[in-house]
Amino acid sequence: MKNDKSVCSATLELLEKTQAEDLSTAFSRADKLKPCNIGGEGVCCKMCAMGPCRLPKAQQDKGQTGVCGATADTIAARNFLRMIAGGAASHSDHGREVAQVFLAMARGESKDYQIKDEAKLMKLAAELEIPTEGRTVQEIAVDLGEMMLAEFGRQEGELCFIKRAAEKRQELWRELGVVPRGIDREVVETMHRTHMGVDQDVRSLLLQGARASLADGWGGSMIGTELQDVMFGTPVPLRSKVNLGVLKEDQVNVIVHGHEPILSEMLVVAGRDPEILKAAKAKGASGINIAGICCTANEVLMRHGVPIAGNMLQQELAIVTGAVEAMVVDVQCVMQSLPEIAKCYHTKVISTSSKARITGATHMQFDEHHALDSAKKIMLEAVNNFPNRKGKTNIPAASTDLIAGFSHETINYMLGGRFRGSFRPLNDNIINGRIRGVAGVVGCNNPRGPHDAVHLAMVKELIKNDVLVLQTGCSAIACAKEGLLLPDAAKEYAGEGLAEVCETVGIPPVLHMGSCVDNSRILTAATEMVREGGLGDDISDLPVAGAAPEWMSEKAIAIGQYFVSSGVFTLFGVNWPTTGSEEVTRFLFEEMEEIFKGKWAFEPDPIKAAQRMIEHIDEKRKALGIDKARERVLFDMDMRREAQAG
Ligand code: SF4
Ligand code: MSK
Repeated sequence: MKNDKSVCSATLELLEKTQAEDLSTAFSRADKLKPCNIGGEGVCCKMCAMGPCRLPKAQQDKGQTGVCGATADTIAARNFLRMIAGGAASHSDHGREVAQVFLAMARGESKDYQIKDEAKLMKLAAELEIPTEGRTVQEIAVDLGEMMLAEFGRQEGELCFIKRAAEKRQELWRELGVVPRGIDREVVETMHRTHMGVDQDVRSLLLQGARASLADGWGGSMIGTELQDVMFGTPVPLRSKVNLGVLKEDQVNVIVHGHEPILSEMLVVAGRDPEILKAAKAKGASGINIAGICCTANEVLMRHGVPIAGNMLQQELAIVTGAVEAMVVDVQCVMQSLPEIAKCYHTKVISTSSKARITGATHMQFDEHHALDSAKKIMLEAVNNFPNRKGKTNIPAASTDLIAGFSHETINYMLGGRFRGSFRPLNDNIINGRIRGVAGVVGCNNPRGPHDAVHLAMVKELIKNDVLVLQTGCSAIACAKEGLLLPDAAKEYAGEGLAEVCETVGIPPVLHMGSCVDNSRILTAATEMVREGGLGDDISDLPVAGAAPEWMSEKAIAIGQYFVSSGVFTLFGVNWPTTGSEEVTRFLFEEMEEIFKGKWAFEPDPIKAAQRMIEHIDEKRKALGIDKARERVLFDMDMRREAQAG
């Protein structure tokens, strides 16, 4: 296997081992399995049994349509919408699960969970007009849980967090008729409209896609983030470590993988239980080491400092170390290959969600009403597996320090101070040009390109040009492995203006804001920037951009669309799923801007992509009349350098 598969040394080291042992991984399978061009371009329809109908350009040029008469444009738009629906459904079902557990906790039916951030509960109650006077915390929490749960099945009106958006944005959404009514309703309607013989108009379809995406970003995902914060604590900055080197030779290694923190929070508690630790020692281990993969990793990192073993493409490789007693998974981004690769080692793959049964895995249903008991049973399963390790382990040495935990509340506090928390200093530094703009770089890994390389090149180019980077998901893990989530990275990689701000405030130039559902934190932070003043009156006025340079998941498309629908220029790498239809691609890349003042773009080269994002940021600076300020700052810096040289 060539060395161009990844830029992560631990990944390369273990890939060599898989090659020597002829083990199949996502990397080797991607090499063997060429993607289907027609499906990749979005012009294969299998919505009914008269098809599948495939309409590549040559067929389109002959005037060919699907058997039902559907054009390639309709097919591409429908396929794009179904990706949004899949992504929105996944995030939102995560949010629903959290809301259900939250309500059970508030009602006293799930005693192992508690309210960890009462201040945030009260803030949400005030925002949502839930009465608090003379009521207990539990009563208020029950109202909040019921209200949030009702958002999923709401049939009319507007989702309540829509009111968080800037006034101008809300008005635009209302004019366009894209304010989501209920989360489930928008997902269902999207599936209905894309059924054979229903909505056949590209604009009408794509506007419904926007509506469903907003139901995710300002609905399901936001509910997930907010209730998780109340129940598990709002993240604050903390130190930890990342990469497969966090696994420990002499301890029971338990990997938590997937997305919902409901189980992993309890596993963290169970891992500290004296009885479980005693059992581990009795089996010859010196302790229990929990580490995360994917967004579950981000959740428990942000709140407990639990180290991260790796991102999406490292899940199989964690097992290849031979040091993992159990990989405990719930939902999303869990590869079906895990039990197969685990057969070569002693690792137990333990599935825990009734929604995600995995052939070959050990299923231990997690019961949130008896959460700690469930978690302890899973932990004991891992402990009992410790003596079964087969021979020498292969834990790579690589592990890097990181700082995570930048919720929007934390950014507010760090920049403004405890008693005058505010985004003012951020806005001021954007206005005076020390910070050129802000970019959200998020999303997955994809073996169709070099693992982590695209994230790193893009993020380094952005911070070099004084763009502050906000991150979530597997992208944040990639940058953490490179040391970009440390304050020292500002000196090494950031432009002078950004470095100066980071050094003054003591923050890294790349801020880890959490998991996939926590992209809603980026929406909130952007809205706070608008509210703070001086940078226009809508997210679309801000000098900001978004990107998912190594995306693979439908969730990434849903996230990208809710950023675009919220007014953000959003750029994806790897490939673009509608290239088979000029009309749909033009609509997404150009007309969306006229409608939403945000648009999609595609650029697989990370440097060119970063430059396009910077160009966009500069255009916004110009429109705000703050481009001159930036020139002055650069001039001042040059003068300072000259003076120093002299
Ligand atoms: Fe073909 Fe139309 Fe059926 Fe799609 S819905 S498979 S285009 S006949
Ligand atoms: S885990 S959705 S690979 S970011 Fe959220 Fe990573 Fe993408 Fe899954």
